[in-house]
Amino acid sequence: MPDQTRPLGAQISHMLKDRGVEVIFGIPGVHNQEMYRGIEEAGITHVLARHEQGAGFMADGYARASGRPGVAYVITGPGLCNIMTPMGQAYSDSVPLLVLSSCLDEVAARRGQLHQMRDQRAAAATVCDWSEEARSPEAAYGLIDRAFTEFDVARARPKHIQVPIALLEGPAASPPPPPPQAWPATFSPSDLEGVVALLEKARRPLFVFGGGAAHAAAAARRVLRASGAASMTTYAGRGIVAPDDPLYFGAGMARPDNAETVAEADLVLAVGTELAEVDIWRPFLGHGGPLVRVDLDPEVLADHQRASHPIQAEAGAFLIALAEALEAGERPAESAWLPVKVREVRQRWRAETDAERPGIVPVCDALRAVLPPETMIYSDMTQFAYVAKEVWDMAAPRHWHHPFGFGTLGYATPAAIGGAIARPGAPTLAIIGDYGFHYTMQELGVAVELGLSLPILLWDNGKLKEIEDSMVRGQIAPNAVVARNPDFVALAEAFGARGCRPGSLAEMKAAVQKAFTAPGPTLIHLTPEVLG
Ligand SMILES: Cc1ncc(C[n+]2csc(CCOP(=O)(O)OP(=O)(O)O)c2C)c(N)n1
Ligand SMILES: [Mg+2]
Repeated sequence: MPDQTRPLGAQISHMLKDRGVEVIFGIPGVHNQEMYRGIEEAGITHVLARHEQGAGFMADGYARASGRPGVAYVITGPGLCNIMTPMGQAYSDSVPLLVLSSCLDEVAARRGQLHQMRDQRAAAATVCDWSEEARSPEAAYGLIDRAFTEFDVARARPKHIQVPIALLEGPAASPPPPPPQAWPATFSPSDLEGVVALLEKARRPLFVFGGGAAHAAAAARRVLRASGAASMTTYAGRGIVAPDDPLYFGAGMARPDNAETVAEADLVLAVGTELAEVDIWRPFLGHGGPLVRVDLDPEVLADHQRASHPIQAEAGAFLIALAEALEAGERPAESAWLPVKVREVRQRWRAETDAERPGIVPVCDALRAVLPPETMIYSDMTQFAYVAKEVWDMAAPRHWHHPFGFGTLGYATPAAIGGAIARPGAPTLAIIGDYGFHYTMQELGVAVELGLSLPILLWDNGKLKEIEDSMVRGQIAPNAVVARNPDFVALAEAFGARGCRPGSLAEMKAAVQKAFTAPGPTLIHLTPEVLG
């Protein structure tokens, strides 16, 4: 980039473009408008959300679909507060999200300024990896490069950088060139030899793959073949293992008796998974023998699951090396896992899931049959997704995104918009409940504006059904669980989108197929009556 003095706000946009940023999601205001000065000049596309929460989820969906950081621009105070929920979501789900905001030049001695809050930097720090204020152009550039380097070498987590308004407006020299590529921590040869030796001895080895291994499906499958190990995946790890692998137990980690199956293994290897509450829905995994954990994050390696063999490494690099080592070694002894037993367990777990929330599995099966395999799915906090996460096999990983950790309603619509922007022309689908849709429905306007061929499957059971079911289980007389819904089809049409209400599964399939080629989003209003 030739040296050129510009206002710092403009320099930041140029710097981001230079670091590979193509799209920024955000909302401008008088405080951060200097960040917008350079956007078009730098050749960055800006997507104007209808609420900063939408901008944050779009950036998240973009990051999950593209594997590149999602970037958002917001204003001081309310803009930052509004994007804190997506930041919390990105934190819990390890998504690389970079939020840049303006901030007041001075807070302590002057009250009553526009967009003032007491300590916005500290507020944002509660939902991200770090939140820092740049007090010079050099500091802003340094923080941006630190964020990108950390996205490459550590567990991806959101970062927030704020820049005082006067600094954004003031002249700044050009940013430095990008720093050299940095690489994550890696394992030692003895770590690898140790795991190979454990696998050679084990009769019933079991791999648990999480989202952190999702980019390494090919290596994971080689490891399974060469070791004769059985496997499970977390919801985020679906697709790492081929669905028809005879020793794949599926994504049933939350099944009540899953721990008993884990206990049958004489060696468990958890790769790229936090084994968090939202992964296993119990405090302890339940392993009886050694537990190998491979993760980038030392916090995971030292957690209460008490790994006997903690290995700090990037999952993909480790799996490739392990596959090579196993393939070069002796063929493993016959595995003691029985395919027939594995199939039986999987079928039982599927039947349990169906019985818990009846009427959804058949809709999932019909929908799955009609989706191109490369479809990127974004789901919300609805019963439809809770069932699908367990019974819907994925042929490839990283194609189903859900607000797992933070569990935020309203995620799916804007995240799917971000995902569709990341993969122009490729199929993307949103699945959302009738109540959750209300949180971010205004982002439909963005999908219309951009002409995104996005089917939004709205699962309308007429209530906050998951909460009603939970109250009934807790012997609470259900209350506050029914909200008056609008005419969803008319609402979609008011936004300039399409809407339809299929009366059968066949009509639903046709509607989804049509939506993939429509010149804008289609809201597919689905009620349980679709089953006839
Ligand atoms: C921001 C936020 N507020 C509240 C909740 C709690 N919550 C979880 S599911 C749910 C009801 C969702 O209803 P709907 O979208 O219709 O899905 P359903 O359970 O009926 O399938 C609520 C209120 C939440 N997850 N996120
Ligand atoms: Mg509902």
